[in-house]
Amino acid sequence: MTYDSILRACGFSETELTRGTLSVTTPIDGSEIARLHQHSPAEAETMIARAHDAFLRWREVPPPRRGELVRLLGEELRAAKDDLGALVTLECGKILQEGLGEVQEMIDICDFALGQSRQLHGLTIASERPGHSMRETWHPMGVTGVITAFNFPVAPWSWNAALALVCGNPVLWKPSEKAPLTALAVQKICERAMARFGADAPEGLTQVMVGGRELGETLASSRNVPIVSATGSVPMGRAVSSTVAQRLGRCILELGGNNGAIVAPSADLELALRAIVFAAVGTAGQRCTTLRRLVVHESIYDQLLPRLVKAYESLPIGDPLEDGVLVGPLIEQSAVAAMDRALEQARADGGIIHGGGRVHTNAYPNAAYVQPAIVEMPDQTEIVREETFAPILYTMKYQRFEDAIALHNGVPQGLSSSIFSTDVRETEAFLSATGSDCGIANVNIGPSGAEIGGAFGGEKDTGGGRESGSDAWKGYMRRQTGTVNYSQELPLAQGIKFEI
Ligand code: UN1
Repeated sequence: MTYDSILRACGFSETELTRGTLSVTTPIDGSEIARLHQHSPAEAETMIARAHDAFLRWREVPPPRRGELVRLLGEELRAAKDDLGALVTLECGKILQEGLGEVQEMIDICDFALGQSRQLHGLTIASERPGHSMRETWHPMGVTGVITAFNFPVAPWSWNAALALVCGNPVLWKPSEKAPLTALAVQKICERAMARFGADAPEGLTQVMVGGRELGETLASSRNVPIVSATGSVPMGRAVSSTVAQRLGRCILELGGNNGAIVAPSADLELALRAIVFAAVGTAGQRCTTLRRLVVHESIYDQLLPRLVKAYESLPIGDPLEDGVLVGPLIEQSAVAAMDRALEQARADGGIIHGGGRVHTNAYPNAAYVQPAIVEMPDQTEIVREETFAPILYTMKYQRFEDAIALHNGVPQGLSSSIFSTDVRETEAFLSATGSDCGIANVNIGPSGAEIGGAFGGEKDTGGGRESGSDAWKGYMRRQTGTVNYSQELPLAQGIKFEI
């Protein structure tokens, strides 16, 4: 598979790939694969206006018919899975299996949203007044701005977009400037679905704005974008949400994670080992759900640690398009520098480091391949409490279960978590109100790799948003409480007398 053949298979023309100033490189070898046109803030405003016009038409289309568009999108994604999956690998460096997995998440959420399109249910509510009825109705909300990160360049868009579309909202997408090609490829797929759907799909229903931070700011400050859903770093989330808050708009935030796993004495260590390695080094440690902290009971620590270190030593690291490779490159050189800095700090804090450092420097001088690291920490120091977007797994020991929970929850982030234990008292305690404080809590699986059927997101610095399954659709609609008086009297609520 050449880079060029992947780009062509995704429908890119030579002119499209060479006409602009935004240089897009592949982390596989650091070479430039495109120079894209960047949108100016003025162009972004025009796109917002177009999306708003689309909203005025799309909200009139019945929800199950809107679902039909998402069904067609799912069909087109199925047909494009191999090509788009390879483009995800080319643009963000995750291994092909994970690129394909990301597209599968898109297909899955389309199926989910199709069913949801017939279930945008409200309640009927008992009125306290005679001859009155009350009901709750969910209405389309308006343009949904979606800001996504480089590490999951397409799936998070789809969790938002598939639901937003069936809920009656156009979607305006600002992808990471490090991963605009995958977004443009998805837009082409949307256009194929819309062409098959017909005239009910207004122009501007889905759009992609290519460029940097200023476009995110344009989205965040526009009153014509009532919902902004943002995935990315905590500082980005703070900036977006404070701008959106100024106009009292709605944010759905999915920010950093610093996900932990507790390994209890009763754990199935064979299973735990496999789960830990996938969760810690998958996507080269660049998932927001990556396992970053391992809290191991002192009685099994010396059994688990050497086996983990050994598994790390034999990890196949290399070109993510190649079969058998499990760890691809980091997104860019600055990520290696951040990893090195974190390891240095951990060492200064008393950590014992296994692994780390750049590899394949001769074969790929302009890429950022690293050896994943395990760091045995005496304590949960400040650096452990930070999210470093690289494959570093900090390990710590515990004696008492309560201490393990406290250590686990003792970080600013609250996305995902897990426990490896076969003791039902421990596993239930972990899932209870006094257990994990995260949005996602797993038993005997790692913290990453969530299915789309559940609500995805987390608490504290993770931002509190929920996307994808369960009732996350409500985040894309406005709730209206309607009261109807079908009597000839005018009784007032709360029994108030007001005679004129
Ligand atoms: C992300 O890293 O931004 O649970 C999302 C997972 C994936 C999603 C990760 N389903 O690991």
